[in-house]
Amino acid sequence: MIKEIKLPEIAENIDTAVVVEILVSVGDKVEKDDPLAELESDKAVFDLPSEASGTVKEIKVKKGDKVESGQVLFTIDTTSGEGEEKEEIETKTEKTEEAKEKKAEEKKEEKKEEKKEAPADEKKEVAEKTEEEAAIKAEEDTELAGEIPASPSVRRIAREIGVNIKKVSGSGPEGRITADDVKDFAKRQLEDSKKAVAADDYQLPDFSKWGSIKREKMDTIRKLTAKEMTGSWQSIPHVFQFDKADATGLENFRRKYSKMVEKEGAKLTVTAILLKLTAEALRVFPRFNTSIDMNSEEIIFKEYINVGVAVDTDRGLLVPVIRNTDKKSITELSVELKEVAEKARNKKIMPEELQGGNFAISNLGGIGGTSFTPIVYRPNVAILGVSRSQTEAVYIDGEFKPRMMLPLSLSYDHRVIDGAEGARFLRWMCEAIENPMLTMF
Ligand code: CAO
Repeated sequence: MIKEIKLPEIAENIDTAVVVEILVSVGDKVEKDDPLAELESDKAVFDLPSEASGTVKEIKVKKGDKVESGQVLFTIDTTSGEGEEKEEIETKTEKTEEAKEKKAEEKKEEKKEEKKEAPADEKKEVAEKTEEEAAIKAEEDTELAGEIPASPSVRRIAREIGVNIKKVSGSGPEGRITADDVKDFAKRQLEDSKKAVAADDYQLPDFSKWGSIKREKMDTIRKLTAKEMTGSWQSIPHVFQFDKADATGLENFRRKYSKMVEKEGAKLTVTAILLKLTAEALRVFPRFNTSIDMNSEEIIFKEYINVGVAVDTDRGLLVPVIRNTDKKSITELSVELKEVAEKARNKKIMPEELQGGNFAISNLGGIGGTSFTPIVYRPNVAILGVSRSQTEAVYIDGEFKPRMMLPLSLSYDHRVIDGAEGARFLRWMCEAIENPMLTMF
């Protein structure tokens, strides 16, 4: 039997990927779950596993191709492979589905043909064409009716102005999509594309006039980073707040209890401890755990706490998300942080692991620096920047004492968070680092 290997659904709002590497050749024997290709999408690089054991029969893509969810990338001859029976059933099911789709398409074509064959003068032809289009659209409308909460007339408007109605969120009762929602969406699309054009408007000088140059193509991660950072910077009115925490106790704690975490195969690092404290801070300051919806003029409070961690990889910056950060122990957070950082660096992170974060931590302290101003990742409203801790002379009770001071910065979206709240949040973080018992109140 021949098994088609398609690009699966990747993650919400992501249905394309780029082929980074083909890992097999025609004729290769593969086992179920063996990687066939390396793909890149939304900054994540991941393997496409074979869904069946057998022999690679066809490779339908090449390195650099842009592929879509549902597209067939490989075919596997499962005749010699294990689990043949199961694959056969799967193929049959797929074939039935394909047959259904094909039949529906044929029906549409038949309708078109019938109309074309009818004897007609020009006027009649125009009328028939209109009728035919209406019939096709009515069919499409019926297909969509179950899943898209919009009336046929709204769907028609969307079609006419080239808006994918599946991407529009409805403002009507029970999320119903109105004509205005569609038009607003189209306006935003237009504005976004204008902004993108504006960003490219700058005319570079001819650098080769002053010396030799070399041009390098931006890879997907660099392009996405450029797009996302420009979008975040242009749309978020940033404010930056700085503070310093006395992390002497935290450092002692880290040294004393690191063995407990090492037993689980990870290190007890500053970032893992800050993840735990940040989760608490987001509970105390729920405005930092929101997103802003300027279209509906609403602030969306999330009742879950997912914190992203900026990871420096040789392909660029990635921000995997630790889900339900508040529900995990420091040991669990240390282990998970190690795992996601390794996955991000070894090209094993999946796009969905980079989604759904409400807040982020960016720790550059392992490298150095006294302070920096990270950009808030849309749709988050704040990010915590951590610089390098160092021993400083701190004046306490009439004398200078050596204390390990950790510089923190908070970048936040001033549309949602006011200055006083920003200062309170960062002060709370500093106090929690100095006296973690405070988080228990
Ligand atoms: N001050 C002083 N030392 C620090 C520190 C800090 N703020 N943060 C980490 N360190 C030390 C660690 O203690 C460790 O030292 P030892 O090896 O002696 O124990 C060393 O630096 C390396 O730490 P690490 O990087 O292995 O561990 P981590 O959990 O603290 O950090 C991660 C994990 C993924 C955040 C980090 O590896 C990383 O990638 N940081 C870069 C993030 C980045 O690029 N941000 C920029 C984004 S722009 O917004």
